[in-house]
Amino acid sequence: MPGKFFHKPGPELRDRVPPGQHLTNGFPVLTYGDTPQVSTTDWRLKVWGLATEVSFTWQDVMAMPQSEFTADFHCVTTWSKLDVQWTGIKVIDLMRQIDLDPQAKHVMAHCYGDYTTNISIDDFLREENFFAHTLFGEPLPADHGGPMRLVVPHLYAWKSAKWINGLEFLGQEELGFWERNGYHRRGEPWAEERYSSRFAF
Ligand SMILES: Nc1nc2c(c(=O)[nH]1)N[C@H]1C(S)=C(S)[C@@H](COP(=O)(O)O)O[C@H]1N2
Ligand SMILES: [Mo]
Repeated sequence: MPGKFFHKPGPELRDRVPPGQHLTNGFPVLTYGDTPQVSTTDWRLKVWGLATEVSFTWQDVMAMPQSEFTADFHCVTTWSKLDVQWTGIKVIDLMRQIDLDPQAKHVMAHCYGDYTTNISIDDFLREENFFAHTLFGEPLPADHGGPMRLVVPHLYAWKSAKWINGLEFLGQEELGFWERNGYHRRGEPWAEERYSSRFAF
């Protein structure tokens, strides 16, 4: 049922919209709980676990190579937004400054407000993943995860952790907030990895 805000993709966009998803022109805010208010002065990105511990400040991260990204955004609640424009730091560029233990096979993204989400190292260390501080040319608004969020375009958007403040490298998979509460451990939209089979939906 095509509506004003959510519509079925036409033929020209069908190969960009995963099964079961509808397009939205707006950019809905999807947050569990309150929106943390974090200034760039206070913001930190801490690294621990199977990596040498380090804490990056805002200045540290802004001194890293900056890149522009255009990425599609797929929320498991069935809306997709195409061509979102971001500016930020590639995960692989930031990772050049991290001394990673080869035993690290997964990462838990931690956030202000205590949200977590788990990502395998293979899904994390991809060219197209990034930390974003700018959305459509403006500082990333707090409700969309400002001052800094992770964006992992090839997985459902719950993996794109808003208000990111930590990367915990792990030898084995642990589950993050939604993954413990019924979402799929990986969340690949083209395979419709929406929910965990441990839960009956
Ligand atoms: N810290 C944090 N990150 C989060 C969430 C959240 O509740 N807290 N929600 C996730 C979900 S389910 C989605 S769809 C996207 C939504 O991003 P948006 O609010 O910018 O649209 O953020 C993801 N990252
Ligand atoms: Mo979502």
